Amino acid sequence: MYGNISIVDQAIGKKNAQEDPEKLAAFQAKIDRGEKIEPHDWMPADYRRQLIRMIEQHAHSEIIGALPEGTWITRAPGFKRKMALMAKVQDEVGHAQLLYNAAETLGKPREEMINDLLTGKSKYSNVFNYPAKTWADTAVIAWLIDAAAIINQVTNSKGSYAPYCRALERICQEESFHLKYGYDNVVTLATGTPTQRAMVQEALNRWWRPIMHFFGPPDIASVHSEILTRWKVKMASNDDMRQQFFNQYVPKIWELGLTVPDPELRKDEVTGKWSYGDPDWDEFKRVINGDGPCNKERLAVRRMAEINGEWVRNALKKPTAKYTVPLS
Ligand code: FAQ
Repeated sequence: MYGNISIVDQAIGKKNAQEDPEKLAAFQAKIDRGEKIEPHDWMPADYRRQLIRMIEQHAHSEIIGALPEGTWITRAPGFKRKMALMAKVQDEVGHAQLLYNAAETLGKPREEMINDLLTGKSKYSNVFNYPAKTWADTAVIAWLIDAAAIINQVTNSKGSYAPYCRALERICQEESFHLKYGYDNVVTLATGTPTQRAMVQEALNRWWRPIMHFFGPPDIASVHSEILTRWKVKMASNDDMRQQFFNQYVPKIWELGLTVPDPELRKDEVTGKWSYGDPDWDEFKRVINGDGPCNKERLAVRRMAEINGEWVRNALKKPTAKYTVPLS
């Protein structure tokens, strides 16, 4: 089980109680009218804190998210796919820059955010703690993880915090290209030789559970949804986004003759809701708390990049000084 929701609600109530009630009411009214909040506008401290948490986690996810696919750039089959993958990976890192900028408007310096990532204080998306074992894994990531990300981000781009919404709009346009690239790769493998077909099915089997986790815990166990929804930061619940994913992508998976590794997955034609088997929420908790198959490796790579890039950051700050470039 996750945190006790009623205790969380009480904590939010206490935090909001410390705010000026008039300002708080005016803020909520503004949100309810569908107006956007800009960085210079008054906002409750907890709105600021929640946004920093969420945008920062999102930024870290993009930068760490470049790693599983990045390991395939040198091994991509053919020059065209190598170029496309390289462009995608560059885009993901660019998304991190946009998101760190958006989070900085709330007052947390980028250095502090990077530090919190490297020390393990901040989270990033569960999915990037799994290995991309074969080329087919990169195809499934680019199709279905980008698809899941688009569902989340298009929804939240209609939210209340203007700098985050602006970043999400731009990101979603690029993610749509990634999705098409991923779909093209999956179709190529699914309509290829029996070996290619088996390879993409195995990759889908490996990624299904992490993708279920991607949307967050079931609504009943979600700690932050209530306040984030009230403040229009989160525009759909974790379960609603998971349902949207089933609706849009399960038929496409079946259309390709591929199967979903969940015998309990089915749509109730009356309610329109999908039911699905338990995706092992204990595994989710382990992975997001640092104990997944690749957590250590991912952070080690980021730490190495931080050390190797130090001279560049210093050179940008003081271009006239002399620097020693590390050889590793
Ligand atoms: N992974 O109370 P809730 C991408 C944590 S971008 C890790 O339901 P919330 C692009 C949550 O933080 C992918 N942790 O949380 C790409 C909280 O822990 P905390 C990233 C997770 O915030 C594609 C606890 O569980 N996208 O993929 C996850 O209301 C391909 C309780 O959960 C975003 O970050 C998870 N999946 O809802 C790049 C979008 N789910 O902080 C390369 C923005 C939950 O109290 C290749 N974020 N947790 O310690 C959101 O929309 C929300 O934060 C949710 C979670 C929906 C992720």
